[in-house]
Amino acid sequence: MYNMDEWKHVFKLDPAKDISDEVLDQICESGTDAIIVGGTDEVTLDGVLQLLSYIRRYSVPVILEISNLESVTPGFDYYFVPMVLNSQNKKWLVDKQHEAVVEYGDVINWEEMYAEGYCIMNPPESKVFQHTDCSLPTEDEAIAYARMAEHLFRLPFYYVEYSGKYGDPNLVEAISNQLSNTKLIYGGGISTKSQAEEMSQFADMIVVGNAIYENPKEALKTVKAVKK
Ligand code: 1GP
Repeated sequence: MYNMDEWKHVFKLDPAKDISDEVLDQICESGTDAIIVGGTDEVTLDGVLQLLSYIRRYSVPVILEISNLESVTPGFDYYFVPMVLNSQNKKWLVDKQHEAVVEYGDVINWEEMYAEGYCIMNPPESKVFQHTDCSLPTEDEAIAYARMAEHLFRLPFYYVEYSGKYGDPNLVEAISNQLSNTKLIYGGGISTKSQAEEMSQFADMIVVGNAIYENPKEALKTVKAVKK
């Protein structure tokens, strides 16, 4: 339906956070390649549906990044399914996903589903890191997960997640050198044009989240920085 190979920039909207219609309009019209709807906690069906129906007024592709079963609804272009590779608990790698397939396996449209191998590099005190019971990988370990994503699991996406903190471009570059079929997604702390430019040299797709809520004007500029 869409050619994801060409996507370079996406915005991530959190259904649990407040956003004005004005900013939402600007995000939808920004020229970004897609909008991901997703968050860590307090993601409800109500919140997801509200965002979906608003964004649907525009032609931008919209993806649900599944955070819990209760908030899944039809109507998105794609569904991204996180698998946390550096979680210490297999619940976040495969069990939650398995539960969903046990319940909905017969009605899932597999064409719309894409697995994301997450490597969560946030500081250990961060919410998402704790929530998914991660252990912080060294650089070599993060690279090894990328190699597994590419060669063993043949995942469509490997997601280097620094949410809330700008990551290490050298590591993102080293990871990108290991990937050819698996697309590299980078997300975390991008709030300026130059950060967007820097990370998109190495990542196939960059994700801008928090900046939309903290400084929407700067966040909007990240689109042009990447899509020249
Ligand atoms: C969060 O990777 C995304 O899942 C984006 O991170 O919110 O820090 O931009 P930020």
